[in-house]
Amino acid sequence: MKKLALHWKIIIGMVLGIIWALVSSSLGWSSFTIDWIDPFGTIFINLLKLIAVPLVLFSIISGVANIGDPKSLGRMGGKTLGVYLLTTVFAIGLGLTLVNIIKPGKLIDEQSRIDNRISYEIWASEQGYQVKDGINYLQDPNFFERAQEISKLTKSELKDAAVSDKLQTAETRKKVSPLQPLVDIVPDNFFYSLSNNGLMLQIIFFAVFFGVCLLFIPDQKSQPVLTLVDGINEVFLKMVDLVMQAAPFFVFALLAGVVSKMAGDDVGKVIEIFKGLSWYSLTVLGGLLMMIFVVYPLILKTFVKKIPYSGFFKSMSPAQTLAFSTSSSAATLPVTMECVEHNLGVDKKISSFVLPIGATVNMDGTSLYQAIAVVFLAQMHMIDLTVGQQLIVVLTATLASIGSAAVPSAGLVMLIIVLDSVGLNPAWIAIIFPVDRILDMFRTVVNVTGDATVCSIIADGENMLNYQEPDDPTKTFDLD
Ligand code: DAS
Repeated sequence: MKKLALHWKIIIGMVLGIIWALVSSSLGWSSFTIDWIDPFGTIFINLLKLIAVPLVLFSIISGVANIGDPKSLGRMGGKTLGVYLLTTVFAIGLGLTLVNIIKPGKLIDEQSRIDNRISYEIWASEQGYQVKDGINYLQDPNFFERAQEISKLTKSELKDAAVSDKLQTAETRKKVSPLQPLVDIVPDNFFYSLSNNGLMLQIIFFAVFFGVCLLFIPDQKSQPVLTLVDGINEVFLKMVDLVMQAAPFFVFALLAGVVSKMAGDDVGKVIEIFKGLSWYSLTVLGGLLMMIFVVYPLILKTFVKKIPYSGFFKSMSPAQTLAFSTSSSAATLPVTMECVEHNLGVDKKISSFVLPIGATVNMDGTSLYQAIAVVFLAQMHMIDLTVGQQLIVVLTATLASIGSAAVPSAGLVMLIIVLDSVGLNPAWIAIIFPVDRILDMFRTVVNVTGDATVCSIIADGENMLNYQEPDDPTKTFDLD
């Protein structure tokens, strides 16, 4: 029988992991799965992240030094950041369009929306927030009656609290320079950056700095360094191939663990989780699937004629499968790099530079999800964000997705910034937390797919794209 390609073994491992979790939960074995199977999923993520940091370091140094002149590096860097920003803002725009058309938060019954609104007003007045304009509760005749029942506050007290002009006092907000994110990119201790792999931007900064300086030293001095760097790079790529041989089992363990943790010993809980937030989940999933099956294919069709979408999807499927299983762009990065280089035919000089930046700052899936989540939460609290506030959401969701670490549920945590930016209660992330891990799988697939799409565009623009449809997209991980 023809040897089953690793690619199919990984997908079978994923499906069996979900089935095992549902069976083990219904038999009351979820704690066995969590104690004895899930740890292998963590080992897999650890192995991939163990490889990702040095792989990024040595591949960027090698990529930058091989590019030859800093000018083309600067041009490519500018293009990369520009296209990444464009896809992120587009994703947010798509998210806002969907959530304002479907209005998932308004499909929740009126009474609980009013109760939610009252609790918001009380919270907002406790914060001393000036209640933002665009909040139209005053037109709602029975608002204060409900408020009185629920909050035991007198009508006038609530009115005063709700429309109070107590601004949040300046000193309660820690003063941070707007340029802080830029300052955070420049490390003062490289070994600290290495030991904290959430500081991927600092590692990228150092690698680019080191690679550019290699260009300025005489060849007979830089050549041995480059040879060593390229050799070390090969070693880490071989580590990826080795780890990927066991990917079917690791992916089985990952999915079994995630679903078991969600369901516990009650399979019905998974259905409950989905039912509770169904319109919200469907809006997010709809947006994410549109990004993968409509937006990126259109972008490729328009800007990269050489790669048909079916070939792109086939080439990237091992990375997308891992992104789905691990919910971590950082852990998936080594596989994303191999798929983009070997399956899409992007030159290493481009992929080694563009992908690590993308995995760190380009999260189209996350930004789309954050835009939908904020407007959904406002809607379910009977708050209509004004156009101005939604534009603030565009800005802060862009910054939040850039700031999100490439690890599971990072996008949910950074949602706090977006909620806070429009005067909403950051604690609301708890409302959408139950279903977040599942949505995170899909948004990480979008994040990785977006990085690969932009990387193909940059490579094509630099004439460094040599695409041949791969017969088996996991052949790149063969050990021989
Ligand atoms: N899981 C994150 C990632 O690795 C995305 C997110 O949390 O939104 O891309």
